[in-house]
Amino acid sequence: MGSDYMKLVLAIVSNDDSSSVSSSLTKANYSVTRLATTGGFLRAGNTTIIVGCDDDRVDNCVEIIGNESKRRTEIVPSTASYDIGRYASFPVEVQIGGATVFVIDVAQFHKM
Ligand code: 2BA
Repeated sequence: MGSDYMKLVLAIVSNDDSSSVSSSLTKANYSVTRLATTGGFLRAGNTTIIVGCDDDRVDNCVEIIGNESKRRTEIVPSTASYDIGRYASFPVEVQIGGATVFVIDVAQFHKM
């Protein structure tokens, strides 16, 4: 792997998508590291996926990440209380998934 042409892909995905993203990348022969991370805004857990790969494989890597972490809406049950102290369940639509991806030039790559 020539370090001159190597990139580091950093992808922040939701915990729900992290297994399918990493298994699809592994199947496609990428080396993957998963970090348990926390979003600064929501203060909730997410997963940062690190992939070091040759320049010419970056596009395919980003495509796999995008395919496995598509932004979608899901209907989940939610509850609200009435003033009189009773609770009702009603469905709400929430957005899940999506990925934030950075591609960085790698100055050096060592395996010792
Ligand atoms: P996204 O923009 O899809 O970002 C999802 C997670 O990706 C973020 O989690 C953060 O961990 C990471 N991330 C996104 N952009 C980044 C960047 N430029 N540098 C480093 N990390 C980055 P959270 O921080 O918990 O944000 C969750 C979602 O809340 C965001 O989704 C965005 O829709 C919203 N959000 C984030 N910051 C916001 C703000 N200051 N005001 C309003 N909404 C915000």
